[in-house]
Amino acid sequence: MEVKKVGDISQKEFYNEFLKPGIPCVFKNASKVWKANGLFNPDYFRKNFGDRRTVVNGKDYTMSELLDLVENSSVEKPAPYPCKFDIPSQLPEILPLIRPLGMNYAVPNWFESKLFPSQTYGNGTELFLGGPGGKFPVAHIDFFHTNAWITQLYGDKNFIVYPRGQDEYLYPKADNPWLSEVNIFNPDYSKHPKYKLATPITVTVNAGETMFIPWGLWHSAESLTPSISVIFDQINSKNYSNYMRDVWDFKKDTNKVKKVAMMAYYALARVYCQLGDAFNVKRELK
Ligand SMILES: O=C(O)CCC(=O)C(=O)O
Ligand SMILES: [Fe+2]
Repeated sequence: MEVKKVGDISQKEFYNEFLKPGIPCVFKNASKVWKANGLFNPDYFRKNFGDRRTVVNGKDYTMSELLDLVENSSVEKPAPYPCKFDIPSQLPEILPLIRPLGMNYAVPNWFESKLFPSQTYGNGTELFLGGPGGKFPVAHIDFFHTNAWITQLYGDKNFIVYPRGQDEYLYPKADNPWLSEVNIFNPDYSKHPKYKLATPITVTVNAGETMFIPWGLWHSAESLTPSISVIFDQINSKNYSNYMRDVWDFKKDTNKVKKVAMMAYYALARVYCQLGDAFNVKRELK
């Protein structure tokens, strides 16, 4: 398997070739519809949002402090990764710059409906900062079987993805099967001998490009240069059954009646969103 880079394909071609079969790809210029494309760089964020704060690995930083760290990051001494801002709550001013969120490909996206609150059960729209040597801490499958859309607006990042069917080689953690036990950047084959059979595929995603990682795919990432990315998740009729199963499993120890009521809510949300799709209702992240 290789990860294809695609140009101006139609939404239908994307649906048939990648979304439906669950195959990853990189869009070369889907983000051209965002005002953020070509605008986002470290100085833009320093100037406009330099004192915005966020917490990374338990420590509080300003945007300017994080930008200094990522611009001085090196493979030997990497800045923390990822440095995240939740866009709707911490940087709402940039929402108009990333519309339409789905770039006319990640559609429909039921997370854009008000029925799915932001930052709840896999619904995130985030800004990621990273610097050279910054590695995502763990190879993983995204929680809740969401599709992930990661757009590089500045700098380059490597993504590592695995073909389906390699769960066994990645040693899912017993208490959290979405995370791998293997340190894929420095595997210990005596502990994880089957990882030798895994076939990671590395693809470099450059500024302006968008990585599509379909639900259920093992992946990780590594920043190559100072980098700014926008990441959002997608659910719709294709992955909603998996999504609901994960929401059910996630709520392990709450009481059954509450769980059933919650599932009834999500089942109704499905009907509502399917009707919305059928009538082509326009959704927009608030
Ligand atoms: O861009 C990255 O670092 C990967 C992010 C990712 O996989 C995630 O947030 O689930
Ligand atoms: Fe992920």
